[in-house]
Amino acid sequence: METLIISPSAQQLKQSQHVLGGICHTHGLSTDEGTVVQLPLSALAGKTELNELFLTDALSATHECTLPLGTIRYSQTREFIFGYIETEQRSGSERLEQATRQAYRAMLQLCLTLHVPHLLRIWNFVPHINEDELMTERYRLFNMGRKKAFDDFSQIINDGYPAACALGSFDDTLRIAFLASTRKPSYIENPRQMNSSSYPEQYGIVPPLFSRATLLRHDAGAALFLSGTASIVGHESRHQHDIRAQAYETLQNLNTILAQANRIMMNDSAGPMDFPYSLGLNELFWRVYIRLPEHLETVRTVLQQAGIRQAVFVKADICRTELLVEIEASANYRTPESGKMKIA
Ligand code: 3EB
Repeated sequence: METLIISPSAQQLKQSQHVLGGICHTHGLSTDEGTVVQLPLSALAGKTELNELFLTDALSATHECTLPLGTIRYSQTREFIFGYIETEQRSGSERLEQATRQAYRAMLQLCLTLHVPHLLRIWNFVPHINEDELMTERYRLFNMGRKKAFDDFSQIINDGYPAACALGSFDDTLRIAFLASTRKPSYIENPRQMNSSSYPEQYGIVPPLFSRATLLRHDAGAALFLSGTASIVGHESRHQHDIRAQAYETLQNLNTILAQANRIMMNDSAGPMDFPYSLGLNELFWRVYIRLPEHLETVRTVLQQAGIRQAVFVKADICRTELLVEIEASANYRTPESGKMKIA
């Protein structure tokens, strides 16, 4: 069984460790392995040494293919794929729905063909996500395309959707990164929030489809991915125009999701040498999307007060116009012998 370790850097890898892929924030990260993509958003807090790289204990093979609408690049080991799709997407409502559907179909077809059918995590960067086109918000068009593709591949989406995020970017390229595995993860929901697939129609006829977190066990522990999370309770956005309250509410949600994951890990623990292993907020790697750069200090203070230090802050649009901040995280649960996760 391969392990999947989330790491902030590609330096000091163990001999057996290889970069499968990931999302990088430092400019000119030097690795010739895997599919490492530059986050298509600007940093708000200056230089950072933190990245979100996925390490496997097997060397991956990397491929690049041309799609009708763009390109797909992916790296594969026996058990994992990390891939990245880029498609030109200039305005035109039908085209965003179509581009999304086709990009998702390409991703799902690839995972099916390569027998790596379980999506763990998807990162969506949707250009001009809050703009209207033909009276429909582009995020809603994105949701339509995503659902159609998932419906087209219902055989691989059978017991839950992957963790995800959907952020607004500022150029004319739709970008989708994804991580998939041969083994089935656990998909986790948040008791404080409605399952996104049940959101009422006021947010769009077609709901967003994602889980609040994914947990994948492996020989050396487990990898945890917390989805993009915002100030939503039930299905309602809370604390309009109040960045501090939104940041607190978002952290409450993330804390609740983390507690769900910790509970699953505890219940799973078989014997004394196995887990119980519970992660605290300060043991995760965080990425924080902020709509208005002037909110950086407020959000950063809220996170610091919660004990969070490993965070990257970037400017992005959030999928509902009233939401000012969205936060996601990832982390490793490790068995005692593999050592507690250390970042930086
Ligand atoms: C939400 O909870 C806020 O459309 O894939 C978070 C994570 C959000 C993923 C998505 C949207 C998505 O509905 C936004």
